[in-house]
Amino acid sequence: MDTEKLHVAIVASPGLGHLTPVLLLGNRLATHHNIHVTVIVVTTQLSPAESKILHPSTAPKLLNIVQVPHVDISGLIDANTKVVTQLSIMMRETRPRIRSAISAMNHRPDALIVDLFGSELFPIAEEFCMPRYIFVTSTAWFVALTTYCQVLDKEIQGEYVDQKEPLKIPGCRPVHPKDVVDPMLDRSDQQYREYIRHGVEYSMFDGILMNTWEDLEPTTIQALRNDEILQTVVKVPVYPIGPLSTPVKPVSQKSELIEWLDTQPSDSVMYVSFGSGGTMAAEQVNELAWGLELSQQRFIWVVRPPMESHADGTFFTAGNGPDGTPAYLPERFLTRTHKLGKVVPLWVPQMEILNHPSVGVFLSHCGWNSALESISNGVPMVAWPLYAEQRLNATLLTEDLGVAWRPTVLPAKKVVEREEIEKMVRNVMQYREEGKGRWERVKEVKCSGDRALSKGGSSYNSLCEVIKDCER
Ligand code: BUP
Repeated sequence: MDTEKLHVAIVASPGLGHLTPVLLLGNRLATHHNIHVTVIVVTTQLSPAESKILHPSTAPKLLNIVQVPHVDISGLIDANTKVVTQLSIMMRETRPRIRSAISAMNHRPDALIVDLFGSELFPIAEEFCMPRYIFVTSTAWFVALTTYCQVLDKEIQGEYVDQKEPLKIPGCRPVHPKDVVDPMLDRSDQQYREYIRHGVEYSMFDGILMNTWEDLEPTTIQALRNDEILQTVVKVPVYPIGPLSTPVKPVSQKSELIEWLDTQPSDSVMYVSFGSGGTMAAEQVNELAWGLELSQQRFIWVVRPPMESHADGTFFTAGNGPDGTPAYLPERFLTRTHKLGKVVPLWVPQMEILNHPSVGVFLSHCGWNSALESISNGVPMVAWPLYAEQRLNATLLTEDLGVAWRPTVLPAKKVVEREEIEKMVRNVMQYREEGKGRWERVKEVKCSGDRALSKGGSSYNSLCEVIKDCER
């Protein structure tokens, strides 16, 4: 390692949705800014997809990956412990291992960047006197809500979801009570307290990096910088450095799925995926299958088995019907829809699919990585948010940016019925034929993201500022 070059360590908390943008940031720093990067990945059991993106052959020359196995926290949690609590405990408990990994490096990092669950690692940066940054792998709106939640906590009585009025964040667009992030759904749960703590701790860092860009969220970014009241909780500079999204790489051999897409008309296929963590109730999966079939529109559906048991207590099994249709889909679904679409299990090459000219719309959970990938391929979305901050993202994509449709039945209903899904899919695919505006709008947003990232663009310059500060 060239010890003259700046060396930055970036820590990724467990989960593909965190690892993906951290690696993208690492890649960008190494390839566009010519600095050494060590990505420290806190690993649980790696999925095949995670193993694939962590393979050393995929890393650029200046990027090194160090895996730190997480500490077993099973004695500290129970079956009811929510995700944010679990991740917070895991990062807290794994801190000594991360410290050892950093301390063992021949060329000690000059700066530390941690992702949104990494505020637990502040003491390490302090001990080694490193400049330190939080990388929030989401929107500026999410940063505003997270940092301001400590104030809302004092001002608002009762559950946020029960409020009659939207939650006001100074200088920012208000948050509709139905859109609050998962940890704000139950104020008595430990994950709510962990979430508030995260927001407080962001301001202890030297700055907050966000996977967004100036032109995407101008009002919110300005408020994070200039609003007097918001500044009392944010306190530190914010750096919009996005959109960081996976590049499409040329492949030597096309998958069967891409070959099928090659035979479909332009913009005619709806890509349906609810992300690496998204599962639905069995009844909803069944209704979605019927809805897709009844719509008679082309689709690729990345389907996951529902995470629940039958009424008699038995779980859905991997068993397939005579035509290969999984037990949790309507009988003979694959046979009836084989000309119309493809049902595929996790994992698919999402970027390649979104980049394909036959894909016209993405029915998406609105995870921020997926949303950025859709935008960077000029594909509008139908927003079907499920968890985490996805409802917030869905509102941003629909109401502010105009790059998505949010069906009115979502999420008002517990189960969206087949007829409603049929109508929604038909309508959206028909808009395309009629040449309606969301396709033009998403292309404009894509171009503004490309401009932000290009040399001299706002996100490029923002990252340069961070690097300059680290060099001081
Ligand atoms: Br699923 C899936 N193929 O089949 P998340 C995901 N991905 O390439 P997000 C695939 O994984 P959340 C698949 O393109 C993205 O870059 C996808 O996906 C890729 O993250 C990455 O975990 C991560 O679904 O949702 O969209 O931010 O809110 O769950 O983090």
